[in-house]
Amino acid sequence: MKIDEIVISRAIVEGFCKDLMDSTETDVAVVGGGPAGLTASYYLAKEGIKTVLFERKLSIGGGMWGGGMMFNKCVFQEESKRILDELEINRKKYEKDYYITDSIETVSALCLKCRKAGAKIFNLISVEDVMIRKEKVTGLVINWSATELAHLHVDPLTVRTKFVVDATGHDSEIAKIIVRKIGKKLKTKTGDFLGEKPMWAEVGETTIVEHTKEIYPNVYVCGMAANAVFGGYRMGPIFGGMLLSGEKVAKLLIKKFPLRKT
Ligand code: 48F
Repeated sequence: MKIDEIVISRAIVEGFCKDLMDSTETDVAVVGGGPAGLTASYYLAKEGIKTVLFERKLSIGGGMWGGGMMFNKCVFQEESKRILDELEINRKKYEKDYYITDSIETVSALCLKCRKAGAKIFNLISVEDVMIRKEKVTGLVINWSATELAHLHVDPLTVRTKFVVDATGHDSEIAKIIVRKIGKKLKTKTGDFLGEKPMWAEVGETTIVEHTKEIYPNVYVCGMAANAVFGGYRMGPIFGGMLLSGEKVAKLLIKKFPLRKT
């Protein structure tokens, strides 16, 4: 068989551009491909909702690969076991109410399930701003992460979306952009970004689900970003809350698409 490098190049450029063009208008844009953003994208896509995820880094998976302090195991509590089962992630019971998984398998399964469900994932793209019309977020401003890293003066592009999910982890970047650009208008007690509290896994894992909600018209927050926006505790390498938070944001958004095609 003849192999032509130029055909390979064309296939890559054309295939990628087709995906990007198709993603310029979407139902839900998820920012951040950690456990929370991936879980949210999986459940949304599974329901037939057009879902696009933007991840700054080369690899998807956020803080999951390294487990706890690079010991590549993840711990999950009983409540999240059903999501592990849905995603076909192998788990072992450690002791009552605690399960342990291999972090490499966990991230890979999340990523695969997400793609197979139909979510589009763009790695190496950072969200650097939002588009706001009539006090509602209507789109995201994106650029190659490489331009950011190299401090290149290159203007970004914009995608339109009905809803945004801030799944950017501890940094809660979308919430912070909103406060920086238009002031203290978040749906928190003060309107400001309240900031993450220190480690308290038991409380953090409970509040993360409560804190998973709309923070500005059309913008929802999930995962560690939810606790950071609402002043919740951090919880370290127990990951059940991330999956439960991703599932919750998907449930909230699914209700917004009553006429979706399944
Ligand atoms: O940090 P991350 O894994 O967030 P998460 O899904 O899970 C948190 C846990 O990993 C852990 C924890 C467990 O108790 O606390 O930290 O809430 O994933 C967030 C992802 O978002 C990407 C970032 O590279 C990471 O992979 N990200 C952050 N800001 C942007 C972004 C941005 N502006 N544009 C694109 N991606």
